[in-house]
Amino acid sequence: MFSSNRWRRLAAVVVAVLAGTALNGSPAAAEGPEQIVNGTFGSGHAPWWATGNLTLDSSSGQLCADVPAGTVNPWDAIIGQDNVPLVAGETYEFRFFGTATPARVGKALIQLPVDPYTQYLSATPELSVSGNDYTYTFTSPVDLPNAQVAFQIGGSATAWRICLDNVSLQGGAEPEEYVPDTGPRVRVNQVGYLSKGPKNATLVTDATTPLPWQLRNAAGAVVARGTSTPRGVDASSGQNVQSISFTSYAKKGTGYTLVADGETSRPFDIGTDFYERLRIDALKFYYTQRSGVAIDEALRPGYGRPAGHVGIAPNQGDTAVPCQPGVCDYTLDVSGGWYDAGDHGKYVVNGGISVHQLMSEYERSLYSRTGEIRTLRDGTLALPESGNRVPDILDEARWEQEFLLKMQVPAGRPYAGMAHHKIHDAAWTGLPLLPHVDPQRRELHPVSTAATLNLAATAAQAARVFQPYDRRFAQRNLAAAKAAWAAAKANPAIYADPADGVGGGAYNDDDVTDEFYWAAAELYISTGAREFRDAILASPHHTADIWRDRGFDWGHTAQLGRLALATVPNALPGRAKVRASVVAGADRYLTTARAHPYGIPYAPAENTYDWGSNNLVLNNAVVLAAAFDITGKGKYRDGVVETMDYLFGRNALNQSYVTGYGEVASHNQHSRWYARQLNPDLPNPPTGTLSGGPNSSIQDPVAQQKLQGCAPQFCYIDDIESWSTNELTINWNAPLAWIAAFAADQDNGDARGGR
Ligand code: 9MR
Repeated sequence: MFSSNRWRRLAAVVVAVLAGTALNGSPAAAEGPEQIVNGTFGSGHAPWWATGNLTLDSSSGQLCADVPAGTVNPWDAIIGQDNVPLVAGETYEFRFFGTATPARVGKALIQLPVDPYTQYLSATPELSVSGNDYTYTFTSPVDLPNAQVAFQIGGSATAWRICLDNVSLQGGAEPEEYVPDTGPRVRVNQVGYLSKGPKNATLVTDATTPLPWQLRNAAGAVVARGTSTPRGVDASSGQNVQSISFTSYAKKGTGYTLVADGETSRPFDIGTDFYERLRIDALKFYYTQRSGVAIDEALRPGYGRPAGHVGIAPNQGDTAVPCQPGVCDYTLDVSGGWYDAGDHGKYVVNGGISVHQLMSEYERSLYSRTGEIRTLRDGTLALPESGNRVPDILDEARWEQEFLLKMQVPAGRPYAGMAHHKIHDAAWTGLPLLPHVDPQRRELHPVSTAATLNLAATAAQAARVFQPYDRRFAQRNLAAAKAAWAAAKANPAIYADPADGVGGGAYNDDDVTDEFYWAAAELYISTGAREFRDAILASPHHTADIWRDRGFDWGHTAQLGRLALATVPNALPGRAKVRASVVAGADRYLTTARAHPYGIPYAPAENTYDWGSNNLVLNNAVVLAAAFDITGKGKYRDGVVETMDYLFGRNALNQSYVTGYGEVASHNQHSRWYARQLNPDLPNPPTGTLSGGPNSSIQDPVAQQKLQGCAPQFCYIDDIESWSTNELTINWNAPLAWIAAFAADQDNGDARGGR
């Protein structure tokens, strides 16, 4: 099980930070009429109700209940009140006093009383034995005569007691303004800059004329100075900014700060060690995402846990998983693989791009001018397989690839050779919930052409990368890839249902021409066969401008094919043009990055950041890195390294998006098992975990409550319940690992190749 000691030490710090946030946004007292009936429990507790496993007791003048041990989801035990009226546009103040014995985190909701239980307020009060007053405000988006106030208190393995008092909901409150603590206005890469690499920072200031800056070492001595460059108002943050460049300073060290406009930046290093560390950490992330195997505490101190979904109760899978009703009449053993994200789902679309980028990182280490294959060798990632003479990165990739193979419909069944789109719980579960205690029924969902082509592409790639290490596995993959390709051609338009999103994500995609192109590319590189060459040359994606400003992802995979054709040796006619097209894409991203005051190759149309924007930022950097590998021109390498500055803290929020990297970093990513924010006995995500990052569409209740009207870079909150801005996923850590390895390979930033 998770060991909790190391996490407990941090508890006091976290509480202090949370309190600070609450103070920042504390609203003026509400004025409107009281909407809660009998919130003081002076004489009984009607009309409050509870689920059948609770007995309400108001004899003390507070409303108390003993919460039984062994429920799974927060909503398995509820104290609630119905028929609470809400007026659209009105801002309400919701208050209550609460205690928990022993202390634990509760959940308070104001929501639609029926499916889909839309939440207008979602709060996670840290209840203590002595008790606290809690105050939250929210603005109702709806006119609703019968909203529900619900204290969801299930999901605990052990019994505890809750008491509530002075529950109040009043309109007329001043809208709460959530103000993130963004620290000093000098925004730097809080981790470090490569010694001979680019060194850029962004200053948030009202000043519109150049300002002096100083670089100071750890002792406070000024070691470099210069003048900033006004950049005007940055659209992605709404801030007036200036940029600072101190590239020429190259002395390695720790504890540097940048001083400008009366502000001192957070400290940073100059050196390389941090990328060497991230190269490993970003890949070690995958072992603790593994399904179907116990996580060994000795290999990941603080993260050991029993095997999830191996057919041991209360789990219902994944060793003999049936289809959704009416979809198929067989069961499959689909145990293993990685959990997709903070949920327990496993998706072939998304598993595909993730395992591909790990294998691609391996291939880059073989074929690029700065690649360092030894850094990925056997024994580097502390895996159960370490010591088997296979590079650890391939051992980790194989864990997922074996699962993808299991998702293929066996011979003799309808749609043989196609892959099931996904397997996950029949209904959504709550947080926290460790994998081995998930009681939900697991189901295979219909086959899809996209999943089948993800399998074809990754199996074709696996066939070549595993050839030197395990010929039989390589051949098994090649056969699966060919069968998948044939099945996809026979069923070219079976699309995942966009509405199939209960208990897991939909990952729907109704244009699979790009998946056909990617699969053809991988199959061609591995086989050289004419059929695949012809498919590549006939695809509209082969010559189209595929370098979209929003980058590539699980639903846009033509770029994966183009990059593979450009960087992995093959005999495709006209390959020089393919390589030139990658450089042309990189030129466009470099233009974007140079125009961006925060230095990133991501400025999407309409100035809206996507779900998982950090991953798109990174994938655009992958194109820059490929252009460096093709041309050796330092400007592309610099573009990649500067992109990492943004993820490490040179951004509007002045925070790193990688757990464990940088003074202030994301650590509450949405996850059912790294859920320390909800249960202090659980850990935070492991060091080296990327958060999805700002999402302009703010698609979860916490984001909707706190981030209304946000400029793109501000559409983010490090809260475990903000799944649309702050999740962790296998497909987001993959480009992080890929780019970390690229950056580490640049040594001091002076790798071969000129400007
Ligand atoms: O990463 C996915 C993003 O591109 C989509 O916009 C979003 C909504 O469909 O879903 C994201 O994927 C989630 C998946 O559906 C379920 N597991 C967690 C994934 C990350 O949030």
